[in-house]
Amino acid sequence: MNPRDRLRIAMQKSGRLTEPGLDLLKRCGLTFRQSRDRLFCFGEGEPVDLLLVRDDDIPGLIAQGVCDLGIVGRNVLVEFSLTQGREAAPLTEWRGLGFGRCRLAIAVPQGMDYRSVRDLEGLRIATSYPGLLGRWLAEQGIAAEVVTLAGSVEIAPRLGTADVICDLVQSGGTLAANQLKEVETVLESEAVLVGPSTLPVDERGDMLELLFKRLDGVLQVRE
Ligand code: PRT
Ligand code: ZN
Repeated sequence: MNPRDRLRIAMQKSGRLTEPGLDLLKRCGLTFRQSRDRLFCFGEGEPVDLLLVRDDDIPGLIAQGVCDLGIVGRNVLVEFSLTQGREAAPLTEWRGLGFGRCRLAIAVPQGMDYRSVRDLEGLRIATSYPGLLGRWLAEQGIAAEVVTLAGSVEIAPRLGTADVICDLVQSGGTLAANQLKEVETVLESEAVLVGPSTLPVDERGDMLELLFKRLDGVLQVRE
């Protein structure tokens, strides 16, 4: 990867983190000219551009050096580091951004007599986060079967493909609609600013320093 003189930030193209992420960057004084395909947005004032992608691709783009920073859910970042990220350059969560809050939680059928994590022993747990769930189960000393699903995790118990689930929860409405109850928290999540553990020492480093300073000002006002 050739050194670049402009900073490149990866953000979710279309989803829960898009509007609040763009709003935050705007408050940091960054404005962008949107290209027609909306994949690449050129920064107008400062030398900072945006790449709009699926959130799942963000950690990989930073690990490869294609982007210098990203805005992504902690759940996606940690899952990447625990699975694909093992061989890649280490990533650091530089700031918690205070939006996109949710939790990765274990939920069981409402009728289940659940008392403690011991009750998960030997069960099949459906999730899209096998890395995070596997780590948590190991920490708890529980042997359970992790069933990895790409989506629609909440219907797995009714379909009989799993006994319980481990999924993102915000209001709890989705769990209730699927006759499930939340019983354990695996990870507290929010949108985070992620970057490589070692920041570039070229012109981008100066811009990063400035951006962090502005960001801290904006985040302080929000608290
Ligand atoms: O297309 P792309 O891959 O980029 O988007 P995506 O569909 O993977 O992501 P998106 O936009 O749904 O979520 C992006 C990030 O927002 C997640 O990685 C989380 O960090 C964060 N976030 C915050 C959430 C939620 N809240 C949330 N409620 N992500 C997903 N949900 C889902 C959850 O999976 C479940 O289906 O909403 C449902 C639960 O919500 P409640 O309110 O019914 O509990
Ligand atoms: Zn995604």
